[in-house]
Amino acid sequence: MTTRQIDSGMVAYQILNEEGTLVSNMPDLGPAPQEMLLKLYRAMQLGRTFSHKIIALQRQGRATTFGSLVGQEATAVGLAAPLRQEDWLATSYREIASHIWKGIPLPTLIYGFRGFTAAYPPECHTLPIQIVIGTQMLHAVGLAMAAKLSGDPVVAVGVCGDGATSEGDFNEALNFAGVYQAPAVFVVQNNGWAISVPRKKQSAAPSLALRGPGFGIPSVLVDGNDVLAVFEVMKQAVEKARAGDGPTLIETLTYRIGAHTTADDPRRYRDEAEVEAWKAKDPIARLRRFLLAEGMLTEEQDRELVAAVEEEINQAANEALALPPNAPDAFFDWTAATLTPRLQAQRRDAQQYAQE
Ligand SMILES: Cc1ncc(C[n+]2csc(CCOP(=O)(O)OP(=O)(O)O)c2C)c(N)n1
Ligand SMILES: [Mg+2]
Repeated sequence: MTTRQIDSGMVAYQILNEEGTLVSNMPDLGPAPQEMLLKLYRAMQLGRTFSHKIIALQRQGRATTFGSLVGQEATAVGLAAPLRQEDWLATSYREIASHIWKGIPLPTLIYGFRGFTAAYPPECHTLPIQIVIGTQMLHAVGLAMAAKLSGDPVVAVGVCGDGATSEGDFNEALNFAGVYQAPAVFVVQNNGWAISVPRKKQSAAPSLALRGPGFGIPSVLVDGNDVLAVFEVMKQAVEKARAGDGPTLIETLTYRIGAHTTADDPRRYRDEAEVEAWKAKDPIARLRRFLLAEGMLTEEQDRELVAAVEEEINQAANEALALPPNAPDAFFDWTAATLTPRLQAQRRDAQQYAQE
């Protein structure tokens, strides 16, 4: 196994290097490896195109604030691909490509970025995106403990950013999971920044993966721009959790190429040279180089694939834009199974306000 040395003093696991060359064994991709490689590639393209589309809609006043996933597609796809449908996924806002892989329909996701809510299919076992930083890690542990107590062979995955590791919720989630050996996998997408706060301000630990052993949780550092490495590490962690052998913490080293959200201007706080250096490690270009070199994809097929992905996203956007908006008080339907008297009063206020 060849790996690359990183500043943290730990070594990030890598299978496909920046040039798109295999530096470690290909993971077990199931009965049809070539199809799976192309599926992973397409899913990353879908994530990127989705991101571009919502940002364009936001600029036109047709979508809400949105956080770009450009540069982080390998982590989002690689973490979702080894999951079974019944495994739970609890993510932040940066992992739309994971939700797409889990089967959430594109129009449902796009409708969400119009500021409205459409139910996720319950069988997808995916929680809606979480904006409140770090809380989804607790939800993942709760889902994992429920599975454990019920004897279901189900794993729950919590995904957060580097900034979220400084939240109490993150640390409480890991502590509880370690003590009770929850069948959970925690993924920290270390994309270098928490809005304008750099990774080094989050922890003096040389790597975020090193936070795990303090909770008695085995941890892995992986190249987050290498979809195959993320897939392999995730697969092992999920299998381990499913076998009853407890949680794992995975730090994926990646980078947010775009702005934090459509409400941010990263030129105010970060060096353009840093962005350029990371562009050279692009996760999609890396797998594309490998597929082209192996003869699994031609330039022509690649162009067709990208055009088909764009068409799919555009059609889904048209569908989502044609849907009627939620009623102004609809969000009460999603907050509690039974509204308390105070919430009922608030709902009446909201209805009255909307009519004025
Ligand atoms: C509890 C809480 N505090 C603050 C915020 C405001 N906020 C939104 S995103 C963000 C930074 C998160 O950084 P990170 O965890 O690294 O995730 P990334 O955006 O880089 O994917 C903050 C502080 C919030 N949403 N929730
Ligand atoms: Mg971050």
